[in-house]
Amino acid sequence: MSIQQKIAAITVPFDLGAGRRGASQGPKSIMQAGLIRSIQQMDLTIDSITDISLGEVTATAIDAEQDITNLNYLAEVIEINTRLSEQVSQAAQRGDFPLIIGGDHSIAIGTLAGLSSHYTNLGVIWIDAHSDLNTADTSPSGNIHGMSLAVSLGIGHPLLTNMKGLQPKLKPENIVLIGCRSLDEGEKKLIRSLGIKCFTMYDIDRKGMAHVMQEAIDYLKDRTDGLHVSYDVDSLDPNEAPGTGTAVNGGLHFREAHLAVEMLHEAGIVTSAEFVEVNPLLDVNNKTSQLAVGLISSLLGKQIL
Ligand code: Z70
Ligand code: MN
Ligand code: MN
Ligand code: MN
Repeated sequence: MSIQQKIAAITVPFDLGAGRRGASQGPKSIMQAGLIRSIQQMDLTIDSITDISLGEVTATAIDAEQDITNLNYLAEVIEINTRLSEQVSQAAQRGDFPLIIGGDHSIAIGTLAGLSSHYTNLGVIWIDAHSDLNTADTSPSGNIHGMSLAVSLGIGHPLLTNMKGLQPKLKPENIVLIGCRSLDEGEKKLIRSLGIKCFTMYDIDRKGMAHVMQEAIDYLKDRTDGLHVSYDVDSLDPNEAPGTGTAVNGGLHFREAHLAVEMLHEAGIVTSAEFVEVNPLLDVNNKTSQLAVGLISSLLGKQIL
């Protein structure tokens, strides 16, 4: 983001895309941990804070659909993401920096639907223990937060992939996955067949985070005209971020997690971001919410010195 740019904060207290409840309390907890104060201390301007709530869901049109097997809470996921996509699109239209605070990772469907029409080649850095590349056919859980990246590639149920018309929202060559360590078989096949750039925990251990991030930035900077950072806090090691619904051992350390966003800020190519999957019900002393505030601040330019 540029220093003149204003931040449009959008909070999404939604957790029906996940397997367990609690991520809906993420935005409130991250705010209580001091997000606004931290942003203001950096002399950045917050233009607006918009809360996206789930209204009355009339599932009749969806109930009439034949094939909704293994898509938990499909009607609710469509409703919240349609509302979110509208707000994200308006923020991008105004030239603001959309900062989305989740909520579970299914909200990336609405974020990317709202962003995509403003770019020809939208890039995405997906920092996550998972790749969220399942479909109803490959998902072991039916939880839509494990499908959001596939949906954005145009792969999945038409009621999800058709959101806001234009599809696909992303091209596979404009995506970089970072921190993967829990991939389902169908996801591995898709990563290989589409040639999606993927830095697993193996790559991070082998090359170091600084090297991996530089490769990711160099790869994306010339081919994209906007870059969205989709940061799932379960990318971190459970010792660092216990407050998340699907913790997986062997994750990013505090310093690696921060270095990634510090380097992204330094590269000056990030145009929007979302932070998802903070679950305060599972947290220890608000550790994960505080961590989220630190990561968001670093992405927006907070420096040690
Ligand atoms: C698994 C599934 C997932 C986030 C868990 C897990 C997906 N691959 N995504 N937590 N953020 O059920 O599809
Ligand atoms: Mn995720
Ligand atoms: Mn995840
Ligand atoms: Mn700066």
